Amino acid sequence: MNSFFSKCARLAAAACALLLVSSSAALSMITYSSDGNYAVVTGTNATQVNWYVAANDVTTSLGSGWHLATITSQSEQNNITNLISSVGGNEFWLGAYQNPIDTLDPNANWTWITGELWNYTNWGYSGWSGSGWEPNDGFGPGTEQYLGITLGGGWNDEGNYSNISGYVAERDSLPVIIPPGPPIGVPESSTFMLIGVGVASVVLSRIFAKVAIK
Ligand SMILES: [Ca+2]
Ligand SMILES: [Ca+2]
Repeated sequence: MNSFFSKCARLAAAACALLLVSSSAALSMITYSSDGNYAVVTGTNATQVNWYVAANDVTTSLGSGWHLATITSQSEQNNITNLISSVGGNEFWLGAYQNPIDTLDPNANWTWITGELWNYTNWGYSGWSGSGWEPNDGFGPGTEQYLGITLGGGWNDEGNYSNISGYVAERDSLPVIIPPGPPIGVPESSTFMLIGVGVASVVLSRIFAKVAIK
């Protein structure tokens, strides 16, 4: 009987662990390119994510060998533009940032997370401030240090804002370097769920342990 209850306790703990893992997967809508080497990942219910959440979600949602996409040629640009237009949304993260991250010149020091050469760009025209062209550090020098791609394919420097539809990922097994940054964000509803599951896990374990001792 003791072993029965201790098995139950272990099963309950395992179930809770599974819930913890599944509830931490913030993004779940995946659209693959026809060749299977690119994907656009978004959340359900119009979840929007900042750059670090996106960068850390890639292997959670797609598995190892995937990273935030890097665009190093016109043909790659065209393929990704077509892919994101088939998904819709406002803008998607790509795998680039300014290194060092406090670079003040909006044009300087852009770096692919894979270390590939920065020899192709497709900056967009926002018309919003300054010349109207990106990159523009839209809120002042050093305020936009991460790379996004808008629905029409134009690139945009962005702050680590959370109002981006999702990200573009690429599969090629290149090693990546993600700069140190804010901790991975968890949507509030998931946070409460995690706390609830954690408390339930402890209570269940104690109940089973007490019954098992008797
Ligand atoms: Ca910048
Ligand atoms: Ca910008």
